[in-house]
Amino acid sequence: MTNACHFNVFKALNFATAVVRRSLSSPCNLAYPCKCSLRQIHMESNNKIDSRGALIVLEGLDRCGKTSQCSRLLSYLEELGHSVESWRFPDRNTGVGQMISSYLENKSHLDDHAIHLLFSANRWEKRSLMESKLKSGTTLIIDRYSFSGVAFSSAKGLDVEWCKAPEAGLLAPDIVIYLDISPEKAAERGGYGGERYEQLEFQKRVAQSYKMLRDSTWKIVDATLPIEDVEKQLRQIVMECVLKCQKGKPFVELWQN
Ligand code: NYM
Ligand code: MG
Repeated sequence: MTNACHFNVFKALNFATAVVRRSLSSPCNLAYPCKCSLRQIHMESNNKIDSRGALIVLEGLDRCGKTSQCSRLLSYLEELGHSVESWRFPDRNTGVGQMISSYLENKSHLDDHAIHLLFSANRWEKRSLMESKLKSGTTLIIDRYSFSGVAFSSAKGLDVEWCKAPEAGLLAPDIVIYLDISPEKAAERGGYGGERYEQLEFQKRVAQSYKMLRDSTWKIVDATLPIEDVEKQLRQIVMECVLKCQKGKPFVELWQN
């Protein structure tokens, strides 16, 4: 790693550690869990909530088909004339993203807590762009988000609340779509790329973590169906969400007291 890269790691970790510390020391900390974990951001003007793009997140195990479905959704919405972009986390193009990529490729080694905070910092560095895109009416289809962060790190044994803390304050998705597949079936699909985490036993633990994270707002789609059937279901879920946001829907923040 270069000196500049070390400096970036230092800055990112410093930032992320401060976020965790602030979050865990707030009055609504672990000892006194809050009932409500999402905070609504008021952006109404003259009692009218502005039209905006939708924040759509696809989650699931490795090889569940998220990436193909994201690009199909992108084409579909574009063909309908919507303003839409497809993003993914980790975003490997930023400085922090390159550190994450090198870790995933087993080219570098980091403490489990440290890499967790880097994944989170990678989302924070895109937060303001995300908000401005949505406000300008662009829908974002996102391949993995904070739920991956918590599911994968807690599958290593990190405390779930500790994992959630640095994510608090990021924008909450308007919909989370979970592409459901058993770890065994996903492994049968082959082509685990050999990155860190792409092993059956670990994916079984990730699947358990996802189960614990889900709530009734998530849409669970059977990812073992033919690709076109999955696509059809996703189109319906996504269109409903896009229209709701077009009509005006307040922003909400993740895991906020
Ligand atoms: N991953 C992804 C995490 O461990 N934490 C996170 O916050 C995110 C966004 O990175 N196995 C893991 C899940 C994946 C790996 O993602 C790379 P992808 O979508 O396979 O490129
Ligand atoms: Mg993968």
